[in-house]
Amino acid sequence: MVLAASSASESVSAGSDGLSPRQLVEFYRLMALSRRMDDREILLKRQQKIYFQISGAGHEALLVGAALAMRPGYDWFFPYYRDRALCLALGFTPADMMLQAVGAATDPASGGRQMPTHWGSRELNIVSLSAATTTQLLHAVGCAEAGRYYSLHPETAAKADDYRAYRDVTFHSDEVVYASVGEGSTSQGEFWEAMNTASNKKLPVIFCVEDNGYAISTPVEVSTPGGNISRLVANFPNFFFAEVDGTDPEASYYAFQAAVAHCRAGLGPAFVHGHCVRPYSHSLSDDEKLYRTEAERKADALRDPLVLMRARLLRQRILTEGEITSIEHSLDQEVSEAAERALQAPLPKVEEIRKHIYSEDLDPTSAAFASEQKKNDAQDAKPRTMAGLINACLQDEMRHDSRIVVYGEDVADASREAALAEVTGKGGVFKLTAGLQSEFGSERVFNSPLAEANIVGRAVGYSLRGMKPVVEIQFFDYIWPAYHQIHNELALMRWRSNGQWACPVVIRAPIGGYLTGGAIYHSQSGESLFTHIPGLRVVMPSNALDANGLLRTAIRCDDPVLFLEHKRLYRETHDRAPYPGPEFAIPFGKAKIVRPGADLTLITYGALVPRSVQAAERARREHNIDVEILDLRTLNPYDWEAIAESVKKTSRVIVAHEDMLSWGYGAEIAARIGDELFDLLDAPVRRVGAMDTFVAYQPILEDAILPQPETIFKAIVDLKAY
Ligand SMILES: Cc1ncc(C[n+]2csc(CCOP(=O)(O)OP(=O)(O)O)c2C)c(N)n1
Ligand SMILES: [Mg+2]
Repeated sequence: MVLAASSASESVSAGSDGLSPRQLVEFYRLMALSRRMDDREILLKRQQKIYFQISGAGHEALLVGAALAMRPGYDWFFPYYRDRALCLALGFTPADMMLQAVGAATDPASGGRQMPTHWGSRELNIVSLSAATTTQLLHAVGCAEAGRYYSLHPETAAKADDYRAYRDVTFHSDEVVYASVGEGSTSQGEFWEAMNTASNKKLPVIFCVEDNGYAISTPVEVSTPGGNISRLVANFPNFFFAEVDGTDPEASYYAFQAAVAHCRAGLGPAFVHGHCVRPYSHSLSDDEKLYRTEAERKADALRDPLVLMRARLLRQRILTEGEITSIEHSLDQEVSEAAERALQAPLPKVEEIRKHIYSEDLDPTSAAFASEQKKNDAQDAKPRTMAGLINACLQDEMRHDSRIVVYGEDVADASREAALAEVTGKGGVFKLTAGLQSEFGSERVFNSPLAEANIVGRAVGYSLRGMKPVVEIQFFDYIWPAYHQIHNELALMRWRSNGQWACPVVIRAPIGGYLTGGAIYHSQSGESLFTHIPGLRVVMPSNALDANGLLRTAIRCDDPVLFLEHKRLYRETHDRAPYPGPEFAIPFGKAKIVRPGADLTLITYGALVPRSVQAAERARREHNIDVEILDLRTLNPYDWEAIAESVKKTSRVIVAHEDMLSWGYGAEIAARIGDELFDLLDAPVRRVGAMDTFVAYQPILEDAILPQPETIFKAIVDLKAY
């Protein structure tokens, strides 16, 4: 048996009856290094030289055991903030950690953007983590799915002359994916969603639960029924389970070794539950004396893994007191030097704050995305609806790029493939993905569980590995369980990791009302909640041709994109278009002048485009008002130049959208026009939007709640008369 090599520990052999003395010394060295890093950071925090501290104290034995059973840069790691000992044992250096603590420009995980202990290293396959507990478990699942996909289809890893050029794809057919959380975090739905998919797909994910008995001040029995997570997960199929004393180095190491063997053999995921202690309170901002008795704290102190390990090394005469002191002395020196160097390190530049919000490699507003429609033959000249041209784009792009996977609720033709011999298949509740599974197979087009965070969280993991997930949220109204993943993970990944990682995923979501009976939960808008997220592109086409060209840009883009498809427009006949060919693309951030005019600018998008056209035509007929309509098409980025150009010409502006008026998308556009174009205006900027309420079921109410052509018409006439 061989302990895995890592850059921080040499490869050494263990005897059959336990770790060799040399291994135990190395084990101890790594544990002690971790603790001394914590101690030094605590000192620096008290000296106000760093700004936050959370320790890995009490978890060291479990985590060194974990790290030594795996291979950095080969396996994948989704740790959490307590995993200092794991990261050190994988090769993340004390110097790297100190650079994080001081927030240096050279902090390798985030360039001073994230708190310390929010690890990240491309070289070691340690993926950037957020402060949100548990989200990373779903990333681990998607990462494992991507690894399996590449192993089965190695040709897909080849670089191509598009966004794939910016992704280094490496994979190993027996790689494993480590993901850890505290016991408190197992209460999050995402924990169960990750366990679900890992189990169902027999993925090589090692879930590590570091159970220190508390989630800040909340003891385990409050969060976990019966007080033991192992008992609750015991019936998940395909798992290897181990529950260990996480203060015992050997028990921990062997548990992980068995877990790794199970995963590498392709038998399924593993679950290692380690019972640890937490000697240093939750963080330096917490004082556990406020909620733990002295007796309890004393009992915990007796289980401190570092104290136990030191005693054992002495008892077994592996090291003398003097040798332990000498190891600790050299660790102190290493830690001091790291701290000193970090305190001299260059600080991040204020001018670079915006760097890496979006891809620096590929600009979706560039002319490269403005490609022509092809000449149509008779077959293609037949006009198709928005639904038809979105489906055609998905089909074309999947043919073009074998890294695309499409999944979501009910998007497959039929999960039970044999049924397809007799039935035509579902292909999405709106049939936008119809036929894709039949053409591309069930590995690339499949149904997800009914869990929106699962859909987006896995997409984060897939995309980190260079895959292109194009996922569907069945109704915008149910995107909210995924909002956390979108806001805190998907869109943030590139910026928070200082450009090391990115998640260029496409999320397609049917949105909007005007359905006559769609009611509260099938009519929602809410795009401004997404345009408010830096790092996320938001697209909302109003017609079939734009939907096709913009979806192609979304898929070929290097940023995450929320692609909002208005349900009411899916099958409209008046805006159909001929198939524009497999290369037709429209750049982001380019508004379309739907109707030129001289008297008034009407800025809009989505289902309000056809309604605005109706209103404008009536205004022309009845009042001879010449309205210019701008369809923004993409909401982030949006075409400020086109807006400014039009306002210069007309001096009067209405911003109209279907979403509620207050705090809606129009508020931002109106404010910016007021701010930057005030001198050009002859009238206040007017907004049109829905009433500030949800959409009701009864059509009379729905009509009154949502803006109608009549509402827009009145606003036009009013504003012209101002
Ligand atoms: C989603 C989310 N909710 C709340 C928090 C605030 N918070 C940070 S750590 C923590 C407790 C975590 O406890 P546990 O999972 O047991 O891990 P431990 O810190 O004990 O290792 C909480 C509530 C957070 N970071 N993320
Ligand atoms: Mg805990």
